[in-house]
Amino acid sequence: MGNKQTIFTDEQLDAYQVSLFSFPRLHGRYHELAPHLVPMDYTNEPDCKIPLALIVNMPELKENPFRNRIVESFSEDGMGNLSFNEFVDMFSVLSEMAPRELKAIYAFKIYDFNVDNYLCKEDLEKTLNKLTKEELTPEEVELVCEKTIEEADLDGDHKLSFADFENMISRAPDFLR
Ligand SMILES: [Ca+2]
Ligand SMILES: [Ca+2]
Repeated sequence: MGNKQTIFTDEQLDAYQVSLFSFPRLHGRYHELAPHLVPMDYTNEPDCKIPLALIVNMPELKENPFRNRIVESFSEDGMGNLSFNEFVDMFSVLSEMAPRELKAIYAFKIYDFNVDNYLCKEDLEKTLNKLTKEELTPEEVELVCEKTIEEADLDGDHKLSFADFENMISRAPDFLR
């Protein structure tokens, strides 16, 4: 899946999670989603995953137009199945308290629909259509996306790298919400 963004190390992310969450509560919710798959006893770190279809129905995600992309972005197998650790990662980043940098990294992943580590015009068009619930005409969407790339593209390759994306959200912070 291309090169991983390394602004946050796994250790930093882990430290952040431990400070934020009591694991029993999240584990309880993870278990509730699929009691037949998830054992109550996690001391031996069982190798189990919950499918995307069950996770996107959680109240925190149900109304989110990006729910499938969010879950896929945290899923190592790329199919949207989440281990308990990935499930905790997801809730950490979705939290209001998550650092802005961390939110930016995952927003970039979520908007990168074709998972090539760049936001191209097609990625932005899909993003915008979801954000605006397809209220804009295809022509308007195309125009906005072309303009966005033109303004944020620092190296002139007509697509947005993570550095370009950071440049964009520093001008339009709403993109992170
Ligand atoms: Ca892309
Ligand atoms: Ca670029």
